[in-house]
Parts: sequence; C-alpha cells; structure tokens
Amino acid sequence: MSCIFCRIIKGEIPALKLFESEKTLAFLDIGPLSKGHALVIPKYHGAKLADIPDDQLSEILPTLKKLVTATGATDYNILQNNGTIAHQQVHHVHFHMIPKPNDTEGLGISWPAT
Ligand code: DGP
Repeated sequence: MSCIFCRIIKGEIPALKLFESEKTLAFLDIGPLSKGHALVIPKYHGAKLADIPDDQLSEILPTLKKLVTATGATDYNILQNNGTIAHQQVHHVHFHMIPKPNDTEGLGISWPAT
C-alpha cells in the first residue's frame, strides 16, 4: 500500500493522533504552518472530496470543530485541496485545521504581516 495516510491509519507510519473513530482520524501535520496545525481524514481512501461516500464524511466537520475547541484557537483556517493544480500533495482526502495566532510568540516561525 503506497498511500501515506492509509499507512498512518494502519499504524504503519507514526503520527501524533488526536482523535480516532471508526470512520475518521485526526492527527498533527508533519510540517505545521502554525502550532496545532492538524489534519482530519476519512479512513475511507479516496483522492478527492467527490470520491468519498457521504456517510464516510459525517464526522469530519464535528471533528474539525473539536480540534478548534481543543486548541482554543479563535482565528483559524479550514482548508481542503483537491488535485495537483490545487496544491494537493497527498492524494487521500484531508482537511487542514490551521490555527492563526495573532502573535508569533512561541511559534518559532515568522508570520507575514497581513
Ligand atoms: P496538501 O498540500 O493539502 O495535500 O497537504 C498535505 C499535508 O500532509 C501537508 O501539510 C504535510 C502533511 N503530511 C504529508 N506527509 C505526512 C506524514 O507522513 N505525516 C503527517 N503527520 N503529515 C504528513
């Protein structure tokens, strides 16, 4: 099996898991854009959103909401890329939850002024 996220689901590749159920897994992104950057995935393998049956998506939004609450983020982006042109790098559907802190303290990265 070559899908990285399917291998994380199976425990073949380590990941810092935050939430897991029969249909859904949440874990920290390996290259976080901010502290707490997490991914939520359906366990059902499909490359793009339209490939996933509705019933396999039912816990995705509630799980994203749980992560927002758990991190205490007040400002955050929820992102989901589909296809190479749309900058999708891992071809197993995933939703990013990226906290957007209003300062750079403790993050170890620089934020562009917006
Ligand atoms: P995207 O560009 O939307 O396909 O984002 C893919 C994300 O997946 C990217 O932010 C880095 C993350 N990622 C890739 N490989 C791994 C991995 O092996 N473990 C974890 N935790 N995250 C990964």
